[in-house]
Amino acid sequence: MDNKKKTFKKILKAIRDHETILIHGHVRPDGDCIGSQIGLKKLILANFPEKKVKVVGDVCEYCKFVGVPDGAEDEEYRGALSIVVDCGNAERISDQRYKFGDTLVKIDHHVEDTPYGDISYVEDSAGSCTQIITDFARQMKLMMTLDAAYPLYVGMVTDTGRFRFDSVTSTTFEDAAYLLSCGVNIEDVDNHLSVTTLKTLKLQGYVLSNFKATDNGYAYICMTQDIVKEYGVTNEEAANQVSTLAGIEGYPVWGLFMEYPDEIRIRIRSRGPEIKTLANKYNGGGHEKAAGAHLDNWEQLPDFLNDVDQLVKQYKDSLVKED
Ligand SMILES: [Mn+2]
Repeated sequence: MDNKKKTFKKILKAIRDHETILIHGHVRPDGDCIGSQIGLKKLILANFPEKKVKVVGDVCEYCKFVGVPDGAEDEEYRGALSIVVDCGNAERISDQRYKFGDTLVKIDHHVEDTPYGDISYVEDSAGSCTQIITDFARQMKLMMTLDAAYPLYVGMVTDTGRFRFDSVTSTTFEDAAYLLSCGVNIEDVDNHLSVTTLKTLKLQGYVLSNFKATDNGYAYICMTQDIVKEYGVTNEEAANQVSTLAGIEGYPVWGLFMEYPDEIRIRIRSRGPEIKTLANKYNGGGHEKAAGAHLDNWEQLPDFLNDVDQLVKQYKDSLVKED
């Protein structure tokens, strides 16, 4: 039996052995995080209806349609199983009571920074955490219901940029096909994800008219709190505007600087060079082509711009050499 199957069996046993299961994700959850949490909860309940399963952590505003956390009382952790999904490092787990359980399981697809958990399954080549959970359900021959398949599919769609990132493989499509066979309606999912508010659309117009770029081709927008207020959007809606700068010819790396009272959070994206190392240098991390980092204040911006600009230059120089 391969390692994956062995670990899946251990996870299934841990689920069987506990009456109460609490499912955590990461802070500022995205579609894959909440999709993994809600999907796993529904999957467990479909197969073990007598268990008490609760989703713990923050609300994901733009994916509220897949569900919101239940929350849990401290005493519910006694003798319970905690499962953390879609979270590479322990400090980012929401909330930190995950430690109160009797056993801890980690299921994730981020490059492993800090290992945690009594049982851990990490597959950093998977395009989404929900893909791993789908694989788990299939390999362990669990019953998949529509209410489990739907959030799992939403996680796949959002974390692969609608099946466009290079993390997408034939296996991704096989797992997606399996979820569709359970009755997921693609059009319904797309209606929820693609319809945007007028406020967000106007902010997008601002981003397109006001973004800046470094000499070698890093496109970026500084999202100050003045702009967030002016357009009447949430911080999350503003930060999601990073995708507006994707796909500009000659700008293989792009990003958004999100101003908060005590820090500036950077979202960095790439379709060329690996950017995780740069993110690590600025107190961040993530994936090779999508990462996050931090600045203490705007005074640090020039240093970051200089570093990212050099990275883009090296990347473009390496392309010339290949020709
Ligand atoms: Mn994810």
